[in-house]
Amino acid sequence: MEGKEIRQRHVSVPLDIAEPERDETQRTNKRRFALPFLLLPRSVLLSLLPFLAILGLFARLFFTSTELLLLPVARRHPEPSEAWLDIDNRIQQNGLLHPEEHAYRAATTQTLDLRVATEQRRPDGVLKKVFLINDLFPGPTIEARSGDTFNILVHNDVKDEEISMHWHGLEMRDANSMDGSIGVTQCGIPPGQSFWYNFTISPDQSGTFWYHAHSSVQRVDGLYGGLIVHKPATTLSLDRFGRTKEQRNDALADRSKYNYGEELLLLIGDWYHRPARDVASWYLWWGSMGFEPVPDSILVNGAGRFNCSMAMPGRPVDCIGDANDMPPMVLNGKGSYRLRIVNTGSLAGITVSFAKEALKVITLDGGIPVETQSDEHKSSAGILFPGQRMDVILRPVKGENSMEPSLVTVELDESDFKIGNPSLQPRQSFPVLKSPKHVDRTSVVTTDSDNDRHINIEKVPSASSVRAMIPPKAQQTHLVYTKVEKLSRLANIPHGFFNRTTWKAQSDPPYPLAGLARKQWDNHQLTVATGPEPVWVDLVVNNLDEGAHPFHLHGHNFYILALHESTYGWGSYNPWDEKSRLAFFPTDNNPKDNNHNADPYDLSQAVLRDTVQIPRRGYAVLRFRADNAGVWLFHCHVMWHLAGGMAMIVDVMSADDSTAHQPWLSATEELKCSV
Ligand SMILES: [Cu+2]
Repeated sequence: MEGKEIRQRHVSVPLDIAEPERDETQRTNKRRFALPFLLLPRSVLLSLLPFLAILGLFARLFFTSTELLLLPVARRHPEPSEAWLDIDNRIQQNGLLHPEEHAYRAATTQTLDLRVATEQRRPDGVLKKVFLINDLFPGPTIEARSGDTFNILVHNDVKDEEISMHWHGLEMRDANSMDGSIGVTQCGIPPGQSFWYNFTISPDQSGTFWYHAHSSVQRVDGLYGGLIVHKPATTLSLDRFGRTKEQRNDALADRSKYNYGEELLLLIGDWYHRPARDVASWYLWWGSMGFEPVPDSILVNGAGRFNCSMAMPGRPVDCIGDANDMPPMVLNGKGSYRLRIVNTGSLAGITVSFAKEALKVITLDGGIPVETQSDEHKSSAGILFPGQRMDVILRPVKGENSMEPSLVTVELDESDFKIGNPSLQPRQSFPVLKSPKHVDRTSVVTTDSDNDRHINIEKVPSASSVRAMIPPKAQQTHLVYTKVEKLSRLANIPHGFFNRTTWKAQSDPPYPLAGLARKQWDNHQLTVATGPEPVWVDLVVNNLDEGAHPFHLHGHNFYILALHESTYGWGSYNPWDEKSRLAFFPTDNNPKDNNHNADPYDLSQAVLRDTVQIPRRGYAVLRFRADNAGVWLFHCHVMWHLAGGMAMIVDVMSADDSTAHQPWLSATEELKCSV
């Protein structure tokens, strides 16, 4: 537990979130148990407090040590297995991109096969059963250009698990049923079976995306890959027969605009050595007390290095490799690079820094340009939370010998680590070699993070051209509250809530929501329905939790108009409550005038994204154009919180609550999901 701060966690239940759908018997029982306790004199109750605090501390230590030392006692001193003695050694694996093959051609149809299987591998030296897609972990990088059509056959070769695939950040316009959310837009793909994902990338969408499982917790064990949509560098003209022709136009290419050579994809995330299902069942147990499981390692493009001697006795691992021999990243040293960075992790945010190079952020999430950054020498950027992406330009620094080896450091944000994991090295440096011939990886210097050289991406607004599209006022406002709660009614198992509802895939009737009228949805589907017409919507999300959450909305980008973290109280914002409005927006001098033309938010700092980190005891105001018909999940991208039900539905452009978006999805008995 050395060096790890143990934070106090309050477990009080806010009044805003009452327990959901309990019946009268439960209500009566609760009252009967509560009354004798309340009859005790106030002084007795107060004198009991120190004892309760000490008891709590002991319980905390007991469960923490149980978690770390006693639970998995399979093999104390395992010998390295023969299987997969090779450790992945190049973090370029799948990383080098091919913009020239996509940016200059006309839009086309790509037909792809993704075969999903599992196998034992050693991503960081520790043997683990991981998901492979076409024999690769991470899966093959899919590259396309805006306007391309995909026909992707996903085949499930996993013996005992259903799978699905979600295309994170893509608009999926007119293709809601291809979104990959189990229980929302499809049933799981059963073992041995396949599913065709057919969709077209919107002509105006390009950038860094990724695909990942949206079933169970499989993303944690590696069921993901990169998906890059290159921006077309072509112009349209008519040929002599009057047909539209696309012609190469180098001036339009991002490469000319930002003056870089190659593009590299970096899928960076935390990594767990135990199977994700074991980790999830530990978290979704009363004894976890809602403390999120802390990861063991860090992977960059599926490669990392674990210090085998750091493994805990209670959690033995089959581990090989030398922790000083980190997998290198090889750059050519001469030119600039575009790095497309994705946080593929399950819990922790990441900060990425370079020892000898300068970097500049150019886009956030799905290729959305940010305000031009100054030319000041910056060397780190973050925090990038799970699901989020950032594109940065990496340049050699003038005066430095650009051919000398350097380091790229990944640092996990530890603010969600409420219990310790002594095995984890939360700050890891990977060598950056400027020639594949460099073999001495120990000669590189380590550097400490330097605040003056850090780009806080949460303070970077979108480019003015992007912000210019924000309407001054939304037509609808919806207000929701979210929190992880441990309720006795739910066996004290941590559950994520939106208002009074914890999410579970639709099960009764067992068809995806897209195939059912809203009135047939079960009572785990808290829904914001935006009505039949396209409208601008403000979604105010109050986070009552002690921890922050990275929320992702499927099928849409949203403008983040306000983000707030409170130092006292719940930090909640209610746009209809004058007191709340004036507390947060005192400059809004016309709160009583319901007809005023603009909302009080500062649009000059707004940023367009598809995943937002909403601070603890705080809120976010998200404005989006609800014009993409379908049922879309809005959920926390921390895998453990989603597994605990931290999700809700945004139903866009449904005619009414009696009409399904895709009635064919529930047309026959055979289409029933096996939930
Ligand atoms: Cu969360």
